Amino acid sequence: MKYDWRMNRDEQLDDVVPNETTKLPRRSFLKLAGAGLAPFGINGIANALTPAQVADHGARLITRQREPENLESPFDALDGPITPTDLFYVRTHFATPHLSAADWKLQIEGSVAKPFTLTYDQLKALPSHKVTATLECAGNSRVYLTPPARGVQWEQGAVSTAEWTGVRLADILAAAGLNPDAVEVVLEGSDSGEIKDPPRPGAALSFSRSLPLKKAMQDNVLIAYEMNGQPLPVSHGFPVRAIVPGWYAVASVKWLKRLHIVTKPYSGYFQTIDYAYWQHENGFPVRVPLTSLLVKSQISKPSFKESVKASSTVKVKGAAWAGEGGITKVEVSDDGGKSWNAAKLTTPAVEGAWQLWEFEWKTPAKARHVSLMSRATDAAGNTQPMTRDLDRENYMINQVIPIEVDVR
Ligand SMILES: Nc1nc2c(c(=O)[nH]1)N[C@H]1C(S)=C(S)[C@@H](COP(=O)(O)O)O[C@H]1N2
Ligand SMILES: [Mo]
Repeated sequence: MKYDWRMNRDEQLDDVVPNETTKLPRRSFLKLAGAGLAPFGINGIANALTPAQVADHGARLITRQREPENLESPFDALDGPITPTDLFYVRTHFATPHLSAADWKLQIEGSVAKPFTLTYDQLKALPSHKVTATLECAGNSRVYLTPPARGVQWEQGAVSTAEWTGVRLADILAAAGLNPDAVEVVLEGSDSGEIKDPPRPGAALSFSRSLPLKKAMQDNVLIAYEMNGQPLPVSHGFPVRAIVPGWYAVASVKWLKRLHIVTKPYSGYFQTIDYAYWQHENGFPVRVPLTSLLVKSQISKPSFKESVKASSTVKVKGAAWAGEGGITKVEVSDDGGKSWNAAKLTTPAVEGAWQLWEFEWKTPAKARHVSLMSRATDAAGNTQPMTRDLDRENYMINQVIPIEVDVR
């Protein structure tokens, strides 16, 4: 099959900005910098907007949808293992809530010995930990699917990496004292709205997702209040969000307001209807929430449709990641996947974070069109497939995606 990376571009949802458009002009950044202060009510340090919180409005991001806010990171700007905050993608389902840290509270309740409430200052007074984690939206790379799939038409930029600071979820759960019958924690965000498409509940719902206790208790699962050393920007969950390394980023609930500990697996909307897929058990397809990141690599350089010189050496660069356990190797092909050559991993392995890689590519002697491909293998021995698993519908897109390059 001939692969055309543009083929889905006319299939945008009505309210989604077509992919040809628009980095927001610098001017709108400046306007937001002034106007953005208004909704907050400046009453105290905790409420003041930092430059990072203002910058998140996307001067350098690609607008996929304005309302709710869905902004893509330009993946070809990849330059180091940490994504600068103003280049970090934004994925939002409902209107962005503008919360004040002074009024914020986290409710911890359900099947626990001591339900309690944490304020922002109380949370920040608890032992803090830093975790570098890659967030990938399960819909990343959706624009490359044929036939076209529903949802925001992300290219390669619904994935980014930051250093997060916060409190271990395990410490908070320990303070509450889990009852013996507890099985999962439901993380609830402050944002809510109505779902447009059936099947849908009759009334508005909040954004919520659950973690089984085994995942919730991992050392690197954080209730985070800082991103790259600054208070979380509004778009990334100010004042407090969850960070769940190794899982699709839907689990990393933003604008957190409640931890509800439940005694049977949660089957909410974003757990079973959306952000779920079909798995086959005993011959029956069953609906399961998508969780662990599938092994994946992406090429940042050259970028799509770039031209390179014949008989030269070109540095092919990118990133690769997987769920728990990380990746073991990345390979590059310039012959449509017939032969593969080892790339060099250029950053150390960090649990839950991507690794950058490079490959010195000797370009062909004659001018022609080349499909460059990369593929990663994870610690469990899974390698990115060449074809798509249709049971994943519009999510978990990890097949090899060629970058079309002109050799001149
Ligand atoms: N409360 C809330 N949390 C949320 C979402 C949301 O819409 N509301 N989107 C989720 C999804 S699908 C993704 S991919 C990540 C995106 O995080 P980011 O916007 O910081 O990149 O947030 C997750 N957490
Ligand atoms: Mo997502």
